[in-house]
Order: sequence, then C-alpha cells, then structure tokens
Amino acid sequence: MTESPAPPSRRDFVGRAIALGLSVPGLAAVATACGRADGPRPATAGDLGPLEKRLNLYLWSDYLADDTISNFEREFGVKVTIDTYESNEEMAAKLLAGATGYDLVLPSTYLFPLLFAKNLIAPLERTYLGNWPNIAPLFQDPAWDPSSAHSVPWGWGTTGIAFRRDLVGPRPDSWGVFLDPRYRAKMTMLDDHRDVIGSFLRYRGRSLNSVDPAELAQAKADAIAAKPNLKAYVSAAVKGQLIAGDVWIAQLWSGDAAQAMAEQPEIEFVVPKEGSMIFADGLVMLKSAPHKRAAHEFLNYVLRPEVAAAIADKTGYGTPNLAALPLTKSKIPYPNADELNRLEFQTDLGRGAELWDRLWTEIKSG
Ligand code: SPD
Repeated sequence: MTESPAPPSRRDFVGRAIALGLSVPGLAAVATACGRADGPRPATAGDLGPLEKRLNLYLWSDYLADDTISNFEREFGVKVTIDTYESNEEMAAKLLAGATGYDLVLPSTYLFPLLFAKNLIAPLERTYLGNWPNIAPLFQDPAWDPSSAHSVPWGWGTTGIAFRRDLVGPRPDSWGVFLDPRYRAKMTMLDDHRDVIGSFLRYRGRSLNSVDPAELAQAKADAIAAKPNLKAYVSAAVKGQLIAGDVWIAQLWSGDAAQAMAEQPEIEFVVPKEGSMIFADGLVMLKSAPHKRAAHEFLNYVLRPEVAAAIADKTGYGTPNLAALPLTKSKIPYPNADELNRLEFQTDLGRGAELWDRLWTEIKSG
C-alpha cells in the first residue's frame, strides 16, 4: 500500500474485495473460519512458549469496546492492565525515556519509522496470527510496515471540526474558524502538534507533512494568532465539554467526534474545505515485552471480525478488518468521495521532526 492517496472508504473496501473475486457472503465465511478457536500447533522456530498470565497494554484512550478486554481475560485466563495516552508523542517520550513492562502499544503509522529506528519494536510470529486474512488487502503489506512483519492495523480516522450546530452558525467548514474571535473561549484544538500545525499548513494550502521552514513559520504564526480564541488544547477529554455545551467548536478526531455525537445529536463533524489529515493506528509489540505469547493471543483475538466490529461500533473509527465490515451496526462517519479528495495521509517527518517539536514548544509557551 502506498501512503497517498489515503486509506479507503467503506465502499472501497467492499469494492476491492469484490475485485479480488470475493462476494460479501464469501467474506463472512472466511471470517467464520478464521474466528474459530486455535487448535494445538506444532512448535516452530518462533515458538513463544506457554501462555503467560498477564498482558500489559499501552493504548490511546477511548479506543476499545466495553467488553473487548473482559471477554479476552475470561476466554484466555489472562489479566490485562491498560495505561492510556493522548498523543503519539506522549507515548513515544515515555518509551524513549526507558519505560518497560508494556507488551503492546498502539502508535499512529507515522511514528513507526521512529520506533523502528530506536530499535523498540519486535517482529511478530505469524504462526500465531491465524485471523490475519481478515485484514483488508489495502492494509496488508503497507508502506509503513512492509509485509506487515511488525504490526496489526487497528483503526483509521480523520481529523476535522466537531461543532454544536445549535450554538454555531454558519457551519464552520474552514480551519480559519479558529482565528475568528466571535467564538473566543468556546473553541479548542487538539493537544497534538501534528494536528494543530498540520491544520494551519492546510489552511494556507500546504502539505500537512511539510518540513519547509518558511511554511512552518507561517503555520506557527497562525497557531499563535488562534491561541487567544482557544479555551484549551485538549484531546479526547473535549467530548464531555462539547456534550455539555461548554465548548462549541473543537478540532477533533473522527471517532472521538462520533462518540460525542452518539450522546449529543446536535454535534456535527466536518472535514474542512482546505483539507485535513487521515491516519491509521496499529498495534506493535515491544522488544522488551514480558508477555510475548499473551501479546500474540491478543493480536489474534482483535483480528476476529466480531471483536473488530465491536471496537469500530463503540469508538467510531474505521476498521481495517474487511470481515468485520458486514458486522458493524452503528453509523461510522466514513469520509465521502468529496472528502477523500481533500484528505492527506500523515507521514513521518524525518529530520523535520525536531523543527516541529521546537515550534510546538514555542506555540504552547508563546
Ligand atoms: N481516542 C482514540 C484516538 C486515536 C487517534 N489516533 C491518531 C491521531 C493522529 N493524529
């Protein structure tokens, strides 16, 4: 898979399946076969030994169905502990500072090159991942992890503007709304430099992955100009404030917006006309993982269609699990064709990452 254009809509998944000669009922059959309990396996070169009794996850907040963990614990007899984070950078900083004990983490794919370069990620033992064929072809062998040797895709989404249509008008369809003092102190942006700086780059017609110093200087100036209008930089926690009406306009990820919309029907989500981010997140196993067999059982478990469908239904994020799509029940805000044309995939910044980090520090302290 190439990183541009962006990951597909639900229709595209189905379209590709059909192109591969699989009918949708055929996919359901694949899903059923792949979802069966694993029988005993012969030892392989990569035998991970007996199943450990514990599993430690480090995940984005609000990215699970209610029963994802409890069902796994009950079926496998493994006690799961979860720590959560609100940005890739928060998670990476903790790992780079030497945190150990975690088995699986869930970075966005733009962070993979950094985690590989720091030698943090272990290859997966494919023999334990019998449910892998459920993953849509588009997400197999992706550019961010050739041959999918190190990761299991989890979800994908977009960044846009969530707003209260009963409190705001006209519809805020431009990143420029954050420069509008009419909504002073009623707006928030994500506490995430890729989203804040990236959105102002798009506002000026630039790539949201730009590392051009002049373009970034303009994005910084726009971000600083917007700052007096913001109540805060806040990520997942803004959902409650939108629902309560304390915040009227929030830069937000599509799934988290969908979660808020499920509780407050006056919330709407828009992909700004200047364009926006599309991203994918995937589970990776750390080299230091203390429970590698349990980690693989969990990876194979979340590859089950019914488990992936429940996660998509609850979180509002797109699932890369093709076999899960017919099982999803709730309305996931997949981008339409027009929006897809405006989306740009977030990619690694390479050596430009340092400049982005510095600008973010200056924006937050400015
Ligand atoms: N609550 C889950 C949020 C997941 C967001 N992941 C990707 C963010 C990319 N900027």
